[in-house]
Amino acid sequence: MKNITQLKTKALRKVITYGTFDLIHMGHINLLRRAKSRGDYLIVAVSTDEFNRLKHKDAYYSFEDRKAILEAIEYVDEVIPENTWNQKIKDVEAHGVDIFVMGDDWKGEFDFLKDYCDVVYLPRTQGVSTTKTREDLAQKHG
Ligand code: C2G
Repeated sequence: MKNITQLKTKALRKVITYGTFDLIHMGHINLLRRAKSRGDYLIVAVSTDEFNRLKHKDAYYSFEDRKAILEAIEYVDEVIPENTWNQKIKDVEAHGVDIFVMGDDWKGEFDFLKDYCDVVYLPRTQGVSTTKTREDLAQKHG
């Protein structure tokens, strides 16, 4: 017979994902929804403007705006900064993360995390990207 404490304490399954998340679109929303569905609490590590420069990405929205937009999304429970490529192990340990999730354009790139948590790569949403959004708008509005 489990005592009442055991019955009440369901371990919180924590999920983490990383990205720039600029000009939020359905590809991002589909990723965030599926990531959250694998646990109870979703942390998003959003790339800082400085880190984006390392990724050769020039986000339209600032880090502060991209962070605030993510915090407004119902699937997201916490947003932290992504400053470097090599903070993932520290993040997983510091936040007690159980599962790491990324789109499958990153398949295999983060398998080293399997020593620390589950690693899941999810199919990307076809036909949508921040780059496509920017190109379409430039074409339409010149
Ligand atoms: N994504 C997706 N479908 C799309 C576009 C993006 O599933 N059509 C996913 C990506 O696979 C990624 C997440 O949405 O998991 C965020 O995408 P980006 O903002 O482009 O992130 P990226 O620049 O790939 O940064 O350390 C990891 C990097 O910070 C990842």
